[in-house]
Amino acid sequence: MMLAMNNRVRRRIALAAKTIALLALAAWRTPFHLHLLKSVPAANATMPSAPESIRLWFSQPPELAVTSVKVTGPGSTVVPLAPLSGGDSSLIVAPVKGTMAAGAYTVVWRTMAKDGHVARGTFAFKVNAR
Ligand SMILES: [Cu+2]
Repeated sequence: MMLAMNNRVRRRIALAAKTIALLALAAWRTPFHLHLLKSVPAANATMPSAPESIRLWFSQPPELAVTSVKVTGPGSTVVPLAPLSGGDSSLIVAPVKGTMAAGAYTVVWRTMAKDGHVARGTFAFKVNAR
């Protein structure tokens, strides 16, 4: 009787320990997935003039073929971009085609790491009138 109780308690403790270990592993692994390290324009930056490109540096090489970058500006206008380059390094460059008026812009990016994990993010920046 006493032995059966002990076994049940022991099983419960083992299950709790396993759960904690899995949660700890998940929390520990997260920073190692692909993420955006920095960008130019930087998040929340105010640019003195329109940038010639949007440059994104990732924590590991992204898959260029499945990377997308979308920039929207004042009045939700979509900023035309030339084809993305990069991929072999950890940098993705999205050249800006045409002009960008003064105002607030939003960058939405999506990519995939070599390990197949999808990463996405968004940030804003401003362009000052010259
Ligand atoms: Cu990953």
